[in-house]
Amino acid sequence: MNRNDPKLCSCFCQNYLQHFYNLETDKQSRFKNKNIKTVTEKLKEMQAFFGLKVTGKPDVDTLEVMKKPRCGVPDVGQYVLTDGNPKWERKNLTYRIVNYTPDMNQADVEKAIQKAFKVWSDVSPLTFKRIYDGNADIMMSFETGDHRDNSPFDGPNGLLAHAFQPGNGIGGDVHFDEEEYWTKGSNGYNLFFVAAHELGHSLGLSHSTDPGALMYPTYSYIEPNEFHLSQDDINGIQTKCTANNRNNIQKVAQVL
Ligand SMILES: [Ca+2]
Ligand SMILES: [Ca+2]
Ligand SMILES: [Zn+2]
Ligand SMILES: [Zn+2]
Repeated sequence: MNRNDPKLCSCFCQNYLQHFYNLETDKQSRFKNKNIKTVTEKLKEMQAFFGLKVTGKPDVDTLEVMKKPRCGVPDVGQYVLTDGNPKWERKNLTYRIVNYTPDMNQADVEKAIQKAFKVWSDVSPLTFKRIYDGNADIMMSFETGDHRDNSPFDGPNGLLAHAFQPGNGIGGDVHFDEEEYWTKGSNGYNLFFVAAHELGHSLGLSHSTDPGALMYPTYSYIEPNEFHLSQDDINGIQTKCTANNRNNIQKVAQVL
């Protein structure tokens, strides 16, 4: 493939669409044109998501967005585990900090994580209790490269972290790429901000197209003291909690 041809999507670009936009690997297909059409459609989908000009071509603006450090959770399509609208059936959840990063002192890691949970407990009926051993609903850990969940990290930058939808086992868990430099400030990547974003996924939220939302897929630094959820984030978590109640009411109604 000619890397200089702007009409063609490079390997990097194809990998991005495969990972984040559910582009099929299409190894079986002998029809190259079909493949190009799919790539074009997925590029359009990606461009629309990020509010870029929808050209279906990997232009400079598009590639620039693709190179931004971001969350590893796809923007389109379900991320493993469950179908439908995943959510916790309980309001009182537990979490555990499984290991620490050498980049920060432990107290600062704990503060960042606590503050990240508070972002969501402040706007929902959910509560989060820290436990120190055994299995918590939300296990948080720093991981390097391939860490046996089919979602390997990629060294410095690129993917910063990922989290799993509500569910048993790995469900709800949050992994941070240890090869990033984690901080409580603006140099490196701010752990509080990334943790708060990932916890959104742990609670069942997907990515937002609102650049001001916490659930926007790419990383940008915000002064932690000036941080606030956008209305889009708040609607997301509250819809999830309301939908939960409605389901319960329906279940009761069926029993009656
Ligand atoms: Ca879990
Ligand atoms: Ca990385
Ligand atoms: Zn994310
Ligand atoms: Zn992982």
